[in-house]
Amino acid sequence: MKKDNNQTNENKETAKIESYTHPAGGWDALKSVAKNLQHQETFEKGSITLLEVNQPKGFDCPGCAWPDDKTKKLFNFCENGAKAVAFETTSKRVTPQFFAEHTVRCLAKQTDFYLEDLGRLTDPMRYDAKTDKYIPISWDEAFKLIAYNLKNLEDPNQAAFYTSGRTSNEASFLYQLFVRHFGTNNFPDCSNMCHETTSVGLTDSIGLGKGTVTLEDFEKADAIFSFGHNPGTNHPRMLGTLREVSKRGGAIIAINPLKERGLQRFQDPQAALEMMANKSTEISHYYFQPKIGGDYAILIGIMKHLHEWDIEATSKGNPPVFDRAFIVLNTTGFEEMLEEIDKTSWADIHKYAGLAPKELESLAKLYRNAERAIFCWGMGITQHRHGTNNIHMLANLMLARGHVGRPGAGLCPVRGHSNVQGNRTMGIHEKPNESLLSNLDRVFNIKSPRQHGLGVVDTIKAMHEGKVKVFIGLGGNFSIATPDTEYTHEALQQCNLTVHITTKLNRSHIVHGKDALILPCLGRTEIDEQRYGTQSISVEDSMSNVHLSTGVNKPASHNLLSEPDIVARMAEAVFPESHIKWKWYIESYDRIRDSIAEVFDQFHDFNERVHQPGGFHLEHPANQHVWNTPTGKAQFLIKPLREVYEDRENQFTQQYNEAKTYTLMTTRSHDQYNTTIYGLDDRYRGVFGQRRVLFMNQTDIDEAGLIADQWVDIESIYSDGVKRVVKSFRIVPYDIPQGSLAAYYPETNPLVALSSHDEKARIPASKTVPVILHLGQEPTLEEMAS
Ligand SMILES: Nc1nc2c(c(=O)[nH]1)N[C@H]1C(S)=C(S)[C@@H](COP(=O)(O)OP(=O)(O)OC[C@H]3O[C@@H](n4cnc5c(=O)[nH]c(N)nc54)[C@H](O)[C@@H]3O)O[C@H]1N2
Ligand SMILES: Nc1nc2c(c(=O)[nH]1)N[C@H]1C(S)=C(S)[C@@H](COP(=O)(O)OP(=O)(O)OC[C@H]3O[C@@H](n4cnc5c(=O)[nH]c(N)nc54)[C@H](O)[C@@H]3O)O[C@H]1N2
Ligand SMILES: [Mo]
Repeated sequence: MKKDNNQTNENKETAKIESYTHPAGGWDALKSVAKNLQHQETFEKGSITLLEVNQPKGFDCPGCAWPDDKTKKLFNFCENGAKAVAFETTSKRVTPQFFAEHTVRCLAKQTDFYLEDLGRLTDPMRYDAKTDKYIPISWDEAFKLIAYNLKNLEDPNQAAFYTSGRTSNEASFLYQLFVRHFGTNNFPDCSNMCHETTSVGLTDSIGLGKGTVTLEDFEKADAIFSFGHNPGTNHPRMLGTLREVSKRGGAIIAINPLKERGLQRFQDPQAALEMMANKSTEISHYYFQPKIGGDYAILIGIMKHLHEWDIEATSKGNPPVFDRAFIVLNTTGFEEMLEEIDKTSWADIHKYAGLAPKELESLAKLYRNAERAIFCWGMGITQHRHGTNNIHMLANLMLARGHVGRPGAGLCPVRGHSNVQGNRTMGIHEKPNESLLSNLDRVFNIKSPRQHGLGVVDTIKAMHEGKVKVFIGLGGNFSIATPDTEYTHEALQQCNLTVHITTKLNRSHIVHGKDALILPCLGRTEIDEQRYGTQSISVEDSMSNVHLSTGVNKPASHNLLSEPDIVARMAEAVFPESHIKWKWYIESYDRIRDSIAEVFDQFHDFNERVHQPGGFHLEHPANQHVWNTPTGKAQFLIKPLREVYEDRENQFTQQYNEAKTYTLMTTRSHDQYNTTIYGLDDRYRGVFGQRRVLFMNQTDIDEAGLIADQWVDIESIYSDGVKRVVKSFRIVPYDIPQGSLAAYYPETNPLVALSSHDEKARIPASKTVPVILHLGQEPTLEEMAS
């Protein structure tokens, strides 16, 4: 197969590093939208489709989970969403003819960018080992094959059912019902790699693992703290919200090891005057750059300052710093937490935080002075071995000042996939609570399994050990979104059957089980026609607003099924005699929503409420000061600082004590959506035409005797002794603290050990990879494809 530059991870003609001086957003964002529409050969259809994004009668943007701003009349999308739409509305197709011409071995040599760029899948396909090709299969035969494999398992726990966070509430609900009826809670989910630490940590602290704020709170807040997320690239519509805060004088404070352009200046493509005058708005007034993983020490340090100031203030008869009335009425564990804070030395705090003492103090002052503060956070907080501890400390600080349930203040995890929060609400959970299970049993007359199931990390282990033999993926790209790529690929290849419900060709179809199916489905932009007319699905955004989404485009092929339909037909094939009327549900999705309403109290009158323009909001009980924790109170929880950081250091193998070790974060470029690579630029970080780059502090480069542009190999050095190396990364000097490095995922996933994860939420620690560097060479084309 011919390879051109587009098929590699580098474009030799355009590869360059050039610092980016423009604000985030602005004209370059519009140019990029046009370029992507053109590349997907969908300029007209894509542009028209964009007008329907996040409109009352249109579809929910598949780009991210940031809520819609109801005041935006015409355009309610961003560059990121536009790329996602262009990718889905592409005119390119992957047909049975294409598969007839390409063996899987040959496809395995192509880059991830190349695979997805081939376009939309048109027909269900089954792997044929004799020819090493995918060949067409009818839908009925495909479901029979799944049923045969599932029914022949000795134990339902030998199957695992993955979900990626774009899946609708309706598909998720039917999926979890089918899987529990089948008899397992094995629900690995993309959350297990994303915000699970948030969900677990906030449930411990305030009783429900969701954020407490809405967009209106941003209108009232006087300080927004942004910990470890990159809205310029990952949630561009959020920049519009931050811009409004900034314009009315609110403070925006970023805590991030990397200087991110999107957190510094922003030109709103929606604001005509700003665009014409080529002006921009300053976003962060304060930018703090800790070491990777320094946040836990920072949060403890802020609390220690507050405590000292509180003692000082009360001793002088001044108003206290802590909100004692709130604490007494609503919380437990405050004094115990303070005891731990007292025991923690400033020397330790400063050592682990990576901020100068003066900086830490000024950060603490910013928090103390805020009447109404919002904490936002992303993967920089969650994807650590101590991710859950980070969340506990964020909640501790908010509770200590009474910022939960106060207008203009609260906790704001910024979720990724557009319905990742809704999947969980609908019961996709490997550790379901009893009330969900007993409600399902009551409404559907089934016996849901009580034994907890497997999340992502444990599914991979179980597949590798031959304990899970059937893998079904509802969306996503499991094989490369996950850590420890080589081990994970072996695990998938052990399976008797792997099934992917999907829109585009990706690596997970190439790294398959002994038998394998690709089942192509409708995308969110497409019309879903069923017996009672065009159907809508519903989603829940990052701020718990539930609303409908209705596709507007003709489907990419006549042979696609909707996700709910695929789930229902799979269930029907496994349970032909079932008392649950699977296909009846598909005739009108209102019927699925009626059942959802029966299972979840919060979804009462679901159809009536969701058909209102804008849908409805799910109240967070914490805002009414109702705390669904074991103690009935919000809980202050703390782990000793040293334990957290000693655990971190213990993952470094001792044998490398001599070599200079670094901590690597694996992160996203501007031109990617998780494992989907749209292009090879990372505009705001000044990287063009390439992805194999390693961001490094200039002093570190000098001290290691390296120079900019030099090629290095990166080796991770966990104490398990397994050799994990990725080759040929180009050094890019960057504004990042010494000892910290950054490179893109998924290229660096082979470095992340499966065993390195948060203890409680079991999220892979993909922002804390201990590494050393070796001199390397310019990559060959083959290396770029791998
Ligand atoms: N265009 C685009 N949009 C997306 C996605 C995408 O891939 N592309 N993915 C979607 C998904 S699923 C998700 S979850 C979100 C992810 O959105 P983000 O949460 O922004 O995720 P990352 O890009 O991984 O960036 C993490 C940020 O954390 C910082 N960071 C790394 N380590 C640390 C640390 O130890 N401390 C602190 N304070 N900061 C740190 C990095 O410098 C970076 O700015 O975006 C969603 N939206
Ligand atoms: N090292 C490292 N690893 C990470 C991360 C990191 O920061 N660093 N981030 C983690 C995070 S936050 C996440 S959320 C995961 C993401 O993990 P996943 O959700 O599994 O991965 P995606 O890349 O979002 O999935 C892309 C695929 O979804 C399919 N798809 C797109 N639209 C649809 C649709 O409408 N329906 C269906 N059925 N399929 C569709 C397409 O085939 C596409 O190839 O990755 C995680 N992995
Ligand atoms: Mo995510």
